[in-house]
Amino acid sequence: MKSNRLTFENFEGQFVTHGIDVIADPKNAGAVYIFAVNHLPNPAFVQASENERESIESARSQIELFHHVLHSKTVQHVRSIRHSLVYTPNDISAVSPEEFYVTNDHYYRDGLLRLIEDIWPFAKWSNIINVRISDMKAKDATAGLDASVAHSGLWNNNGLGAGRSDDEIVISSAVGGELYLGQLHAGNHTISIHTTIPFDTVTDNPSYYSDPYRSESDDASGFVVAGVSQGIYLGQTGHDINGKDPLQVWYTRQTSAGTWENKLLFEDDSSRIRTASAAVLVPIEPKGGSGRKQAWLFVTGFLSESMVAVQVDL
Ligand SMILES: *[C@@H]1O[C@H](CO)[C@@H](O)[C@H](O)[C@H]1NC(C)=O
Ligand SMILES: CC(=O)N[C@H]1CO[C@H](CO)[C@@H](O)[C@@H]1O
Repeated sequence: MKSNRLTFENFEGQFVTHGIDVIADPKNAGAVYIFAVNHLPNPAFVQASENERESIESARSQIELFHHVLHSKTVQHVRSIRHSLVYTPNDISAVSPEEFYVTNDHYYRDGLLRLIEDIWPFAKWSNIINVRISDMKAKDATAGLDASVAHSGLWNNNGLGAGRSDDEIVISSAVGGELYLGQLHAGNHTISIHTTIPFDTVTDNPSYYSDPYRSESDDASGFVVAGVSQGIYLGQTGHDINGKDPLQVWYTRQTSAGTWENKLLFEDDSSRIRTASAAVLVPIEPKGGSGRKQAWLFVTGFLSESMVAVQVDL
């Protein structure tokens, strides 16, 4: 229940984070790799005159790959990753230290077309890119890597997470209020969607909870999604330091009949925490044979000053 701030060992410069993913180091059980989006300013934009700027992208985002030995106080930069297909990176789901998927959340960075994407359900311009790294030591962010489009055509796909198995991925449509389950095809690095789970609220950044205490008759494994309950007001409240953004955290699991059962795990009117964009469950060991399944729920968001930890029944 304590958070630790890690110090960079060999990384300097700006770090404007967004989506991250953490995966185990396959060669060292006591270490992890961390992939993190870094929204850097475009040097060409910074140097350009006011007039020239109209035709130049303001951001040149990239992904940073770090390595961290658990319980140490530092994090080591492995390399930066930049590719022209990854233009508005949002969230990341890694399959290995050398391969990951990343969403481009909007095709247009600003202006009228971006607004249309947010309100028009047929404006499905966002996509998911698969990136493979062949040289973990490359100094040039664009060298020693390859990328291709893994999926396109979803409306404003946004959050990504690991699914129920190694070849499954979970994708959320932030404005559409849906979760998609997709199969990863290792041969051609593409994703095919096989299941859609509808929600009544904005869904962000999904995570999968695998119940370590499951039995044949009682499995609490499911997907957790957090979101703001009144996303429509975000345009106004987002600029107000004292603004209120109520939130909800949902949990969904498959019934024996194969349907999805959605359950509201937590909600707040913004007095405890403002916004929610990520939530995870951590199991609590069942005691006393009551059969009651409980977990710690951690919730935080893009305008949160802190993180909520609350014990919930599953
Ligand atoms: C990728 O491979 C899978 C499995 O072999 C196949 O079903 C799918 O159609 C392929 N996708 C593309 C775009 O080639
Ligand atoms: C990775 C990540 O944070 N994805 C989304 C989570 O939720 C926020 C708030 O809606 C989005 O801005 C992010 O794109």
